[in-house]
Amino acid sequence: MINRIDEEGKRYDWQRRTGKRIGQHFGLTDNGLYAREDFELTSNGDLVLEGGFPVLRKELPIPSYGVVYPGDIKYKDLNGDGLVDSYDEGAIGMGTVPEFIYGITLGGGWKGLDINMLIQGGGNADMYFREDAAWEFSQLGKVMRHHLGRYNPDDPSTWANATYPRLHPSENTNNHRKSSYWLYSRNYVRLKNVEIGYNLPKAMLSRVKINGVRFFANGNNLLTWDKMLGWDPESNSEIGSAYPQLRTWNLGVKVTL
Ligand SMILES: [Ca+2]
Repeated sequence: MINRIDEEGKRYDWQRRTGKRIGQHFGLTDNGLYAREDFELTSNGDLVLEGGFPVLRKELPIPSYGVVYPGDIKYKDLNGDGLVDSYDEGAIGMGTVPEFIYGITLGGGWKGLDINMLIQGGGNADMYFREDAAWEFSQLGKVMRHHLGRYNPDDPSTWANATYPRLHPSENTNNHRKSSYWLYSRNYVRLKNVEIGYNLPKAMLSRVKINGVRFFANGNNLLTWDKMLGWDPESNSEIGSAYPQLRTWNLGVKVTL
């Protein structure tokens, strides 16, 4: 936790670093996605347009990052001044650094067989993903599996349950900015290492004057359970640019003369 840090001109407690975690995320707090009901509608249920743009209902705060449409990210107005701007950026989620990391080693044997494994995990942390790691049509122009949950203005069946904002062919100044919407839990459990071995019985080896023969197979990073959009929970990259942990398999024979 940060006990004291030089920070002047912070008007609200949610903006201050003092008293918050090291690595604490700061940004806007999302309030889900805009629904059509957040906008002025005609008696037919169509969006009322002014100058070609939809009109937010008067009781909603006005975001200051460009025109919004149904399916865009809605933010909370923390200070209640009717605008969403930098004063509403505060502590969101947890920090990047896991508050706990653990490892469990398990082992066992039966006759000539043995098995050992290391399970590793971490938690109480959030990763912020942006650009190529999370956003649609970002720098390299690709889309990812999680974009399938998009809000589609042409498909009413997506309106209530969309898990991703309305797609935009380039950067969207309202949606593509740091907010709680882009925080992903960094809690994970990983089967880090497993080794299975088999030692040939001594009785079989005594005739050929060899002390031991061991066959083994081991693997690293075999399974991971996480919510990291496919990015490595052990990596710190916000844009998915880190070299991932390799999944490796090894086979071997060890002969002791
Ligand atoms: Ca505000």
